[in-house]
Order: sequence, then structure tokens, then C-alpha cells
Amino acid sequence: MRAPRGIGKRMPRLHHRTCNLCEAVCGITVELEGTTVLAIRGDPDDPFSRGHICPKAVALADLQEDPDRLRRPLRRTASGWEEIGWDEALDEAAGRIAELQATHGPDAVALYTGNPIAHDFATALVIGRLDRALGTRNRFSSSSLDELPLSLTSWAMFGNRFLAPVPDIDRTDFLLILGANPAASNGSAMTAPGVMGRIAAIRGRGGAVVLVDPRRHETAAHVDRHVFIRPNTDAFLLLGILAVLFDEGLARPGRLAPRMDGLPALEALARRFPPERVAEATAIPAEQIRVLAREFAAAPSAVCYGRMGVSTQAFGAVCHWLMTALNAVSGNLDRVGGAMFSRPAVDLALGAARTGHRGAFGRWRSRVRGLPEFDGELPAAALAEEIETPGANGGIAGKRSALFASRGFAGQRSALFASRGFAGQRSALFAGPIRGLVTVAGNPVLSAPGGARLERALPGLAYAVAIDMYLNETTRHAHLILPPSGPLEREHFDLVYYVYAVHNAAKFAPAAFPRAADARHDWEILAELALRVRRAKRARKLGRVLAAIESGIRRWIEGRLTPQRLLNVLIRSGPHGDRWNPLSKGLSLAKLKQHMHGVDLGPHVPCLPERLFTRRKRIALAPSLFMEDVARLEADLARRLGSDSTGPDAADELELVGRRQLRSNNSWLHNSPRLVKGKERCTLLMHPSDAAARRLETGVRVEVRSAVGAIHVPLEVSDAMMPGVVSLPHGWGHDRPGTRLAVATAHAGASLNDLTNDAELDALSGAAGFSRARVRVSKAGAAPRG
Ligand SMILES: Nc1nc2c(c(=O)[nH]1)N[C@H]1C(S)=C(S)[C@@H](COP(=O)(O)OP(=O)(O)OC[C@H]3O[C@@H](n4cnc5c(=O)[nH]c(N)nc54)[C@H](O)[C@@H]3O)O[C@H]1N2
Ligand SMILES: Nc1nc2c(c(=O)[nH]1)N[C@H]1C(S)=C(S)[C@@H](COP(=O)(O)OP(=O)(O)OC[C@H]3O[C@@H](n4cnc5c(=O)[nH]c(N)nc54)[C@H](O)[C@@H]3O)O[C@H]1N2
Ligand code: SF4
Ligand SMILES: [Mo]
Repeated sequence: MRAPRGIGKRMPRLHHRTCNLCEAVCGITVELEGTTVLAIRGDPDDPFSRGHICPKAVALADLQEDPDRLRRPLRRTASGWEEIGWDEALDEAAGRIAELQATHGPDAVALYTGNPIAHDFATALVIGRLDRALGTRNRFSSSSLDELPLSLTSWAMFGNRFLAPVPDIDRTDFLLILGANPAASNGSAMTAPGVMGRIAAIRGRGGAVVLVDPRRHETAAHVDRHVFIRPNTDAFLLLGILAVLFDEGLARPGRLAPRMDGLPALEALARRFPPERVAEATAIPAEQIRVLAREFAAAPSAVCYGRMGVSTQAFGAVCHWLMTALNAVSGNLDRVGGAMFSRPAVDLALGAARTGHRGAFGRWRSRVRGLPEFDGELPAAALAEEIETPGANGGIAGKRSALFASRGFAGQRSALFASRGFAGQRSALFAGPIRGLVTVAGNPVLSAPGGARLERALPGLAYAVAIDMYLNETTRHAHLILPPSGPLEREHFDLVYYVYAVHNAAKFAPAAFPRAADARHDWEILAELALRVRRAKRARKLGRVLAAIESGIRRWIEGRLTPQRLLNVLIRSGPHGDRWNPLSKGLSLAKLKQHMHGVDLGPHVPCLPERLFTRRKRIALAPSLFMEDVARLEADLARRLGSDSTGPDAADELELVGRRQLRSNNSWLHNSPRLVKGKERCTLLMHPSDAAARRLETGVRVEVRSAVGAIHVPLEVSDAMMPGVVSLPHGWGHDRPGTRLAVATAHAGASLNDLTNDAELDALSGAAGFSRARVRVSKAGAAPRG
């Protein structure tokens, strides 16, 4: 499949592209001999990343060469996995999916898409074909493990999930970071190659950076001040800061004030949470909150930014709302140095508006727990129970609604439905459980909350297909695995992450070398699977012959709509496009291709109110969706301050948060020998006082036990942890039997999501509540069970 080495020795060739492994979109130069990667370096001529690169980029070479990477479809048989041809594989998958949907209804087959599809424009442009062919409301993605609260906020406040406020870190005077670790993650929902250099530059020009996190992590060394915060209490901190702004006359929304709705409601709310009231819960002294608020307000420009720590916790959506509200109230929304909006070559916000994907919330809810959809997707935390639980809506949902009512939830829910004209519209809800599953570039067994439960549920599926390059913790439960080409074998354009970029840029890269003749790109697999699912479904209605004719016509039409052509249309019609005017200096794909290092499209410029997608171009500072969640905040605060506190100390429990590591990428780069070498990294970090109380020390293996499971990992005692809080990286746990990941298995670690609970969400958005986990820690082997 790969060109044999050494044959017909050629001169090394330089290939320029964008690294697709994380959100930083670094330009890289790949030195190639045939299909052999000799070296990967940062591209100094990339106008956006200017040579920056991180240790992960070399994994692109390891991925290309990895002997464990699947290269032909694999079918599960009684005697193990067998390789089969593409045609047979695709027909089998389409036939089984169509059969399940014909028998049990369209929702009987679920689709889960994972994070890597956001890094491949072709997949992102074609996945909708599979969505439409399946027509299932059991649609899940890693969004609900990630940025869902941010997208929901943009939709509720600005009318479009893709109109994302981005911190203007290259020009700000004050950066407040909540629950993010750019030194490890390289920035998230903030595409900023070389992000730590950009953060250093803030201080270099006399500005300040403050970090709020239960862990004093790698980023802390590069900021002016680090402040510990108790997990899940950022909403209180933000309200406390807002209270000071309103109280001390520092609320100055500025230019956009006449566009803002709900300022009085926001003020009234914030005034209920002065620093003195929230200090104890957050563990940040009231005076510190006041000082922080005054610094934020006094800075010539300032921006509050938060990521996983505020997205995937008890109040993810409220946190994102309040962060944006803080930026707006202090006059920093859509202002240089504040929270700005990108103007990318492909404007996803506009595209979403044109195709009806601006966002929509709660048009249907999951069958078992009644969790809301957002933009057509249900929370991934519902996946396991939707597989396990028998019965149609009536039975279980009926029983459940009594539960909801007792928590005063049902009313809220129906109000939501009503306000969107939904009530009654879809009374014939889900007919029954999920029986079939398609996963595309996802590993929810390791990534989703309650992963261990999901792992127990997956064998119950009648049929599962995985589009993935590895036989891993999730795909080993599939009946069929369809492996795509590798990243270097594809063209690259970053459709998604330029939207979150701190500076406008664009770059298109051809494939470094063509894919092997018998390999398929993700988009080709998806397009073909979608076509065949449709044909199999239509054959049941029209008969085989008519269905084949219809499918042939569709194939011809879709064959013309290649991802490259679609991309060209999006670029030419986009904000920087030439609009097909031959005299225009604007962009087309052909022009972009001439710039192999990429093009600089300039700094962000204020664009509101013009770019708003809300009715009458208003900014919703206090959307009712979020205001209704305040009751939950109040209850949480009362519980925290109450004397009957079930706080962590009371029950010897510790709060568990996650962490990212520079040489790791979610659950799937651990088969790269260069990235996993060195000492064991899947360790539990614990404060010395908590370790002493348990008579534990660095190096001992501990049992970490939550309400849903237990794992064993080595302990690392560290005063970088907040007392009462422990930290584990996610994405490990490669010791499951039946995978084909030789290197990863030798560096297995344990899965954080064996401890997280799919019942613990951000109740408003349905996003995973990873930071809600609580654990007991004891010496492994010596633990009292139960
Ligand atoms: N406890 C805890 N859990 C977390 C997080 C956390 O912070 N804490 N983070 C969450 C976040 S932010 C995210 S984004 C999710 C990620 O969750 P997922 O997207 O479900 O999982 P990944 O670990 O990214 O795994 C990606 C999968 O895609 C495959 N893959 C890689 N590249 C390609 C490709 O090009 N094509 C195809 N077809 N397959 C490919 C890999 O083999 C792997 O199986 O994890 C979430 N889980
Ligand atoms: N090297 C590397 N880079 C990556 C990834 C990777 O796996 N490895 N994954 C990529 C992906 S998919 C994403 S989404 C991004 C994520 O990027 P980041 O969000 O920057 O990365 P995390 O390390 O998850 O940072 C979350 C922080 O939140 C803190 N935290 C936890 N709970 C709370 C809380 O309640 N309040 C506050 N204030 N803080 C809290 C944790 O201690 C942690 O420091 O990284 C991307 N980049
Ligand atoms: S920071 Fe991200 S995009 Fe840049 S080289 Fe590392 S993994 Fe690739
Ligand atoms: Mo993510």
C-alpha cells in the first residue's frame, strides 16, 4: 500500500500545510521522500503561525506509518475480524441500517460524530448527506462534551451558534482566563497559534493576565496572578464581578448599549450576588473579587475568556452567558482588545443562517430523560440509556415526568416548548431504543461521561458501524469498521477553526501525497454510505430497479458537488470572496492555492450590530432561557452555604477535574511512540494536605472511586492543586481487551470517564458536567469497598 522505501531514491520534497491535530492551525513544512515523512517543522512563512509548532505535530508522521492503523474495512465474525472489500462493506452497512430503520423507525439508528471531523473540511461539508439519509433524531456529537454551552450562548444572545466571541488577545490590555490551560491545549475556541507567546506579549506591553482555575497549571507560570476557585462555582464569581460593576458605577456598555435588551434584568440579577455572598462558595475572598472587577473595568480594554473548565461543569451555559455579559457590560464586546468576531474566508455563521443551522433549542427531547436537542443534536450523555432502556416514550417518559414535576422542572420545560411553538407538534415521539449506531471519528467509550456504562451498553446494539482508522475502545464494539485515509493524504482547509481565530487568515493545502488506490477519504465513505442507505430505503418503497435509477441520478449530481467545489463556492461568496467578478481582487479557491503558506486576512474589526442574526439586530443580555436557570443557581448556593452541607470535606470526598497534556490529544494519539515515551502521565494530582490526611504519597497506586466506578492510577502529590480537588487527564484507559493499539496498550493509563457520571450534566444545555465528579481516594488494594 505504501511506496516501498529506498526504491528509486528521490530528493526530499517540501510540502506546506496546516496541522489538523488541534485548534491552533499551525503551518507546518513536511519534508518528504515519496510517502515517507523525513521531518515536520513549523513553517516560518505561515503569516498566522509564523513558525510555531508543538510536539504533537510529529504524530502526523507516526499516524501515517502506524502499523496498527486500519487500511481496509474490517468485519467482525465469530472467529475474529476479517478484511473485506469496500463495495461489500458499504452495501452491508447500508442494508443493515435501512433494515433496522424500516422495522423500528428512523430513530432506531443513532449517529455520533467526534471531534476530528471538525478538523477536516471535506467531512464537515459532506456529513449532512449522511444526516439526511439517516433522518434520525438520535443524533449525537462531541459538541455536547465540549463547546455546546458556548454555541448555545451565541445562539441565544446573537442569534447564531457560529457567531462566537473571540478574545482579541493580540490587542487586549487585560485577559481573564477561567478554566482553560492554553499552555497544554494550545488554545481552544480561541485559535491562536503560538498562544503562549501572544499571552506573554500582553504582559510585555504593560497589560495583565489573571487565571482562575482549581489547578495552578502550566499556564500559571505565564500570568500575573493565579486564583484558585472551587469547581462549578464560576457563575457565582462572574455574578459577583458584575455586581461590583453595577454597584460601583463601572458598568459602561458603550457604543452597543442602545442595542442591548435585558440590561436592567441582568443588573437586578447581579445585585443579588454581591462578592460577600459568593465568596465562601467560590473560595475567593470578597475583597479579591472586588479588586478583580475593578481591574477589569479600569483596563483600557479587557476580555474574559473561559473554556473546558467553565463549559463542562454544573453551570456551563450560564457561565458562557455571564462571561459574554461581563464583556458586554464593561464595554468590551465587539471592541478592539475585547471579545471580537472573526471575518473568516468561509463565514459559517452566514452559511448556518442560510441552511437553517443558526441553532434551535429543545424542539425535541431525548426519550428516556427528556434532554433537549440543540441544533438537531441530543446530549451524548443520553446515548447509553437510549440503548439500554426499552419502551417507547409513553411508559418511561410518563413516569419520568412525575420526577421532573417534583423538581419543578416540567413547568419550565413546557414553557420552553411553548415559547418555541413546539407544544404538540411532535407528539408521536421516539418509538423505542437505539438499536443501530454509526460513529464517525469518535471514541465515546473514553470521551463521554459514564464511558464505562456506554461500553456495557454497546454490545446490546443489533448493528454498529464505525468510520475510524483504529480498532479502539469504541470501534471494537462495531460490527464493521470503515477506515479512512490519513491526514497527510488529504487536502486541508480549516473550515471551523478560522471562525474562532484571533486574527483572520486562510490557507488551503493539497494532499502531501495521494491516498493509496484502495483507500477512501472520510468524505468519500460518508457520501457513498449515504447514497447506499438512501437506495436501500427507497428499494423497499419503489423496488430495486427504480431505486437504482434514482440513486444513479443522485450519484451523478452529488459527484459534481465535490468538497473542493463546495469550498470554492463558499470562499467566493464569502466575506473575502471575489463573487465571481473576474476583476475583483477577492478570494477564490484557485487564488488561495497560489499562497502555499496561507494568506493574512487582517485583524478583527468591529462588526455589530450589522452581523447580528437576532430579530431587529438586538443583543439579548438576559435571555429567558438563561434567566430561568437562575433558580438552579440559587438552590446550589443555598446548598453550599447551608449548615447541612454535603460538601466534599463532610464525606471525605474530593472534587475531580480533568486536565489536558501537551503530548496527548483526547483519546487517540497514544499509539504514537514519540508522544507516549517517558514516565507515566496518567496520574492523579492531589494537594499535600489531602494526601497527608489519607496517608498517601507520590508514587503510590491509588484507587479513585466515584459513585459509578473505580480506577487505579499512580498518585502525584502537588501543591499546584487546590485542597479538596484532584485532577486526572482524560482519554487514557487503553487496557481494554480486543483493541489493536500496541503502543497505547503498553501505556494504558485509566479512563477518567469510568468515574464521571452521565447523570451529571449542565442541566440547562445538556453538556457533560465533567467537573461535577466526586471521588474517594485510597491506597489501591487497601480500599474499603462500597
Ligand atoms: N472527562 C473528560 N472527558 C472529555 C473531555 C474532558 O476534558 N474531560 N474532553 C471532551 C472533548 S473537549 C472532546 S472534543 C471529546 C472528544 O471526543 P471524541 O471526538 O468522541 O473522541 P476523540 O478522543 O477525539 O477520538 C477521535 C476518534 O476519531 C478517530 N480519528 C482520528 N482522526 C480521524 C479521521 O481523520 N477520520 C476518522 N474517521 N476517524 C478519525 C480516532 O481513532 C478516535 O477513535 O472528548 C471529551 N471528553
Ligand atoms: N495537547 C492537547 N491539546 C488539546 C487537546 C488535547 O487533548 N491535548 N484537546 C483539544 C480539545 S478537543 C479541546 S476542547 C481543548 C480544551 O482546551 P482547554 O480548555 O484549554 O484545556 P483543559 O486542559 O481541558 O483545561 C480545562 C481547565 O479547567 C479547569 N477546571 C475544571 N473545572 C473547573 C471549574 O469548575 N472552574 C474553573 N474555573 N476551572 C475548572 C481544569 O483544572 C483545567 O485546567 O484543547 C484542545 N487542545
Ligand atoms: S499546536 Fe496544534 S496545530 Fe499546532 S502543531 Fe501542535 S497540534 Fe498541530
Ligand atoms: Mo474538544
